Amino acid sequence: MSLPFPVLTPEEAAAMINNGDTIGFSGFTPAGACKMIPQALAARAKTEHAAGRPFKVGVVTGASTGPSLDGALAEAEAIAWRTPYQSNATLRRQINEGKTRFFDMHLSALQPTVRSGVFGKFQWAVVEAARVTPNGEVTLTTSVGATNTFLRLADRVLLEINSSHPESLTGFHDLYEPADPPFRREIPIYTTSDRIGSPVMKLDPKKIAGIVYTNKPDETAGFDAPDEVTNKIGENVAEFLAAEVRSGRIPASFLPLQSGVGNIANAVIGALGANSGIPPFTMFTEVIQDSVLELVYTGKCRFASGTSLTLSAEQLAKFKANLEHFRSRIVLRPQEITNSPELVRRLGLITINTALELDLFGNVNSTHVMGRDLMNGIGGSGDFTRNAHISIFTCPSVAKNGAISTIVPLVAHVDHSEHSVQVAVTEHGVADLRGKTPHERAVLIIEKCVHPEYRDLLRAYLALSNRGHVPQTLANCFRMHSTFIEGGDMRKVQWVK
Ligand code: 0RQ
Repeated sequence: MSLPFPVLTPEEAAAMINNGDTIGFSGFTPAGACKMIPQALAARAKTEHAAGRPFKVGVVTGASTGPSLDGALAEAEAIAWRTPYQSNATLRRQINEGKTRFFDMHLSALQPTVRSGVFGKFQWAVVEAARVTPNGEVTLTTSVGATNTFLRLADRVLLEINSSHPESLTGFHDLYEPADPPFRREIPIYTTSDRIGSPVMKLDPKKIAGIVYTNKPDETAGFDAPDEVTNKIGENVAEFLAAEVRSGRIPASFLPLQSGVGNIANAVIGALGANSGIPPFTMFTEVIQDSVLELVYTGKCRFASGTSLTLSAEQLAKFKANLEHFRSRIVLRPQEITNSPELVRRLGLITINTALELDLFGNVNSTHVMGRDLMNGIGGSGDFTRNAHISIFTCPSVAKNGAISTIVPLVAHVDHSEHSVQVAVTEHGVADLRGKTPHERAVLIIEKCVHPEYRDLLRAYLALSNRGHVPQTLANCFRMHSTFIEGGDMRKVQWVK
């Protein structure tokens, strides 16, 4: 099919972008992220910088991306500001050194915030597509994220048509953008598999400034094989949920699941699949990663709704080879729909996310190491946790070979408060915090979740105070953190009496 759009090299496309522009890139994790234009833009920034000219752009995506986008642009020092989430080591360093401005946002809030104008005008949407028609109908690839909003609002559009994705991806997406207040109505999704929008993005063809052809595959790194700790965490979550079904607190037909991203989340979903006490279930989640695809393939997961297919090369090949099997079992939606607080609450989600650290009273830090340095961002964890039917946090009980206890008296940064966190799980056990006072929660967390090497230390901490509703001791509550910062090991902490 001949297309009425200029065919450009990545360099020609990058040359259209100006210093100071704001760009909405496709990509939610490396899935569906642009690959060629950002690399050419990074090269252009390096040339401009070498000539003594400034060149930086504002970068907005669905979530994190891959090395060709965040990696290349960060390495070229071409990012002026970034939102809503990232996971790149170079960019993380620049953010923590105060060289790049970063706004850590709930992912459900990104699209409404972009529409509100808080970030100003978007000069460009730079988007990976499987297909575009002469009249401007765009089929997205392995993610939606916030791309539908970028395409609609940006002044101009550059497309990367990527032939590593089959054109027959048309039909996997369900694009829907709610009206903004005061005109917003309910989002009419009542079960995980409901479709309410369009399979393609309809664009004014005049907005398309050009297309770049590529066949570069998604840059998703594989997942680590589950180890003893992640397996045990997975089994503990599965056993807890199976017991909830037996007790009738979760209906026998089960409730839709959300699970976070990463190795622990991958292992947890694998364990749920293997547990005979968990009936076949559906997922209303953000990221569909390897273990989810496997369960959709086997039928243990009856349907998966997400905003990205974040798959290793092996699982992506399986997806493509069985496209027709997956067509009626997977849908990709915008992130303001997958993470919508309204839908999370209505559908009654069981949410499972990972904490960096958890405190004795149930507050969770997902984002800032020692309260200061950004790791990745809050991502969707807040959207899901705050509105869940049951909210679960998992983490290994220790980090850095035991020098850090992930369970501390008070978290050094709060992402999820004690009011939203219901169940804590480590490799040692499960603390069900529902219906418990702060003191009861602390005892449960110490006895069920804390690493044995830290139990006496934290029992001693709790014994220091029996005053108030939350028995916290302000002179000591960050002493485990400061002990680590000063001496490299939380086990050396000395409580002030
Ligand atoms: O560092 O790799 O240098 O050893 O943190 O820790 O245990 O491998 O866990 O990869 O699942 O990441 C919270 C960061 C966990 C992630 C977080 C160190 C540890 C290691 C990673 P090394 P693990 P994971 C929806 C859900 C927020 C977004 C979210 C995350 C590294 O899950 O970003 O939930 N979540 N989104 O050694 C210092 C501690 C530590 C610590 C671990 N207490 N102090 N370092 N580490 N605990 C999906 C999206 O929104 C896209």
